[in-house]
Amino acid sequence: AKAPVNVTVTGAAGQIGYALLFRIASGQLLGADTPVKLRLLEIPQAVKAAEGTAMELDDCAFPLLAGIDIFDDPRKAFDGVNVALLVGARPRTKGMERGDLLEANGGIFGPQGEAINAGAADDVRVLVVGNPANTNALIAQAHAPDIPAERFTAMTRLDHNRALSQLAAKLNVGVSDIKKMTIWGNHSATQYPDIFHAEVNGRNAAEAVNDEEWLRDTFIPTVAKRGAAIIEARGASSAASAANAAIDHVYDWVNGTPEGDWTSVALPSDGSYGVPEGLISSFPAVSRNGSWEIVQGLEINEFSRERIDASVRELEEERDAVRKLGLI
Ligand code: NAX
Repeated sequence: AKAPVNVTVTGAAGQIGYALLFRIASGQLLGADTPVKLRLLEIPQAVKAAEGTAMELDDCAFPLLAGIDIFDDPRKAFDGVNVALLVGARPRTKGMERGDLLEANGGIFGPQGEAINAGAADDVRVLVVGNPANTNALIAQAHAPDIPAERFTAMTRLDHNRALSQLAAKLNVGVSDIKKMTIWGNHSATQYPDIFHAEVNGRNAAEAVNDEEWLRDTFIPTVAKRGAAIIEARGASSAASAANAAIDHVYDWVNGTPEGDWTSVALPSDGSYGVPEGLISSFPAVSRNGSWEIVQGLEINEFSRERIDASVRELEEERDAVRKLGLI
């Protein structure tokens, strides 16, 4: 039998944590043949709630769940970690300026990066879900100099899945009829969902849609503002769909993306598509042999160029702000 994989989840007592942990323990994160050990990290006030979730996980009697440990100390939580899901973050509260938000998150993701650097397994893979996800990933990575930079990623898979769903509805096809969707840039309202390279049953998606007004005034804002629409409707932010996207992201990273398709991942830029090197920005990516590779050679039209550049500019501003604060 395979050795258990150590999966650390931060913010384990939160709503995404609640939707995520059961799916990890059931084998959906890594595959049905891989046992997992869960290592949950919470702040001290939320440890008791995490213990309650752990009781429920026990009560599921998942055959693949090889153990659960709960911590309020990142050094312990990340000891031996193979897959780190950084979900817990400091949300923006009323009256908080962007600088305050970045600083508060620096206080979380800096120490977590250090703890990953100190204790992680050689094959560690990190996915940051907690917002601002791209810049939090940059902060964690900056504190983990001994770990290859490309092991730090941020999640735009939820945006990717939202884009698939919106386009499928527009064209009256199934989501699996669509391939090669791309989210570019920041996981924020400036993100750019790009259908110019997407295919619908082998046909170019932008041609199939043939409606620039819909693309500009409906599709892009609907995908980019979907998080706010969920809050408006549900009275709480996306949780199960965010957990689902985290599962998709890690599953594909470990097991590979399907032939003839790609997905969207925020990862450290190598300078591709004019995105400054080192910035953690979303790209079209395939996973081969356990590593992400940016899809190369796509032609970027003027419509896309403008939007990619705007989102990348926002990421540069966030990077400059955390640099100024001494967080990277
Ligand atoms: P919740 O507020 O329900 O849960 C967050 C949990 O994190 C809490 O239990 C809190 O105690 C814990 N936490 C805070 N600081 C911590 C620390 N230093 N160490 C460990 N745990 C800590 O939020 P939830 O709805 O679960 O969302 C979590 C994060 O995901 C938020 O930052 C949210 O903005 C972000 N999201 C990111 C998405 C993405 O696509 N990248 C989409 C969904 C979601 O909005």
